[in-house]
Amino acid sequence: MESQVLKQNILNKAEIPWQDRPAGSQDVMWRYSKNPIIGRYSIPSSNSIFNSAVIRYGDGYAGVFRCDDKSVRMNIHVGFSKNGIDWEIEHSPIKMIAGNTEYLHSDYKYDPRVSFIEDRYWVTWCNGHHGPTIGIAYTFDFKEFFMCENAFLPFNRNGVLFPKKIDGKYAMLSRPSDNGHTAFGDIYISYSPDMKYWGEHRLVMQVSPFEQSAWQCTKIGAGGVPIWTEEGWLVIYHGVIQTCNGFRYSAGAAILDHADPSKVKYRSGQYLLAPSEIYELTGDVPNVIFPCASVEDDDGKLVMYYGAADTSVCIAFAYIAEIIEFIKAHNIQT
Ligand code: BMA
Repeated sequence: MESQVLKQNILNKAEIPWQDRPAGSQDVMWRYSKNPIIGRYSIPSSNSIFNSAVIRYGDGYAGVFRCDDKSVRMNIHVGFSKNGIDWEIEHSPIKMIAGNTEYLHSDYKYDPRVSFIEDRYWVTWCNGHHGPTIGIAYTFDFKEFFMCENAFLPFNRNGVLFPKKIDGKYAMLSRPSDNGHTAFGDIYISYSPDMKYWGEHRLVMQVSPFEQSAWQCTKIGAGGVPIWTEEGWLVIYHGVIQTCNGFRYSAGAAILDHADPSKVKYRSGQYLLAPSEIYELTGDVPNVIFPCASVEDDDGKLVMYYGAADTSVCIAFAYIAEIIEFIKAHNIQT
């Protein structure tokens, strides 16, 4: 079964959703003209669907979606799509079965990421275990999900797995936090030989000085699964500034060293995408762009999936080569 999954993954040539950059635009990243692609009430139980992960699967795409229900209980649901834009999302949340643990307890689940490593898909999410920490599960078919041990002690969020082992070990970015609406946060990396025990924790990136790059001066957290490029690992992440009206979440990017991703090679002082459209400025939590995934094609085109205003799912487009050029041109890493 496993090798079949790998073969299927390699052969998947589904086109990525794409629109050319609008005429006259100089932006490195531009939005889909029909955003949001998934509205808040897209399944009967939902209050909102946002901060969700998408990956190539079969001859199209699979996704793990954050769906808050009408009691505003946070959970993750599976969805499938042929084209990455039109989604069928299951009405019931994922039901976990025992993987490397029998401990299936979870007070809530939110902000999933999905990474394909070797022979299976790994889902990470913010898991309620006496406060937020990082939950992990694996699946071969997006039908059965096998729960693993939580990666860390609470409190932690934004656990994102690299798509390849590094030096023979699984590697995960995460963001230690508090039990509430954390007003701090830097990105760390941790390693595991078996997806059960995590260690070798190292700092990757801290918030930037306000005077240098204010949009990311309060907290930062990894977005989608890092992308291997010639220059290093491309990481799209969210950065937050605390304003007199609350937090404002934008998306930016950095490049990490291949062999030792705790080393930041370049990091952009300018954001790639910041809240400015009505669906990003208004919603359950205004002023939020929260990237959780991206899909690339062989031509270097990238589509980024992001949650807008904690309400809906949106997409934006870019060329990977241009993102790299942009990061270097606005580098603040010294
Ligand atoms: C973070 C997480 C995200 C959310 C963001 C903005 O702490 O809870 O799910 O999108 O806040 O509200």
